[in-house]
Amino acid sequence: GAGNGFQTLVLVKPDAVQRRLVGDVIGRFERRGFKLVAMKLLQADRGLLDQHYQHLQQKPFYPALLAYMTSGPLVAMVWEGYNVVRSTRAMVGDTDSAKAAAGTIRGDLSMHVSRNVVHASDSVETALKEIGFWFQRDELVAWECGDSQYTYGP
Ligand code: IDP
Repeated sequence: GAGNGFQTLVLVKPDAVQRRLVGDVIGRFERRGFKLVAMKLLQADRGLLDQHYQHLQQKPFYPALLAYMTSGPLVAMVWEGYNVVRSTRAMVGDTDSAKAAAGTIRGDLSMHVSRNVVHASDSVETALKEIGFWFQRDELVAWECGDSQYTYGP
């Protein structure tokens, strides 16, 4: 359907893994209708995070961000679907959990900017780059989701 092929990177961050929120986060993207095309649990290392958070390396909170993101395993996923980058950002909510609207992942599951549960790519170009940082090409699975005539329409 229209919009097929658009993909985004979502990370379920270490705080959410520790707090057993992985299923809650995945369930929200599943129920929205998006298709899971890659997923793995891993311990991120500094090299990977330096790439992923290149735009933040000069920020005063960057050392704390690195410590947080390496404090335990995280879940990396690629989700696909219509308008998935923008819709996923809306589902995630404001970067600062204290400002995130109720109903969003951050607004429902977290209260502070430094432990905000998830990452989602902020543009189509960023998504392409970030998927490349976290996944090998052959880790993405192309498959037909049987309900697409109900989630996309004709
Ligand atoms: P985003 O995750 O909503 O795209 P970015 O500005 O790219 O927001 O920041 C990346 C991550 O860095 C945030 O999700 C959060 O974990 C952390 N972060 C951002 N701003 C702050 C801050 O002021 N204090 C502590 N951590 C922050």
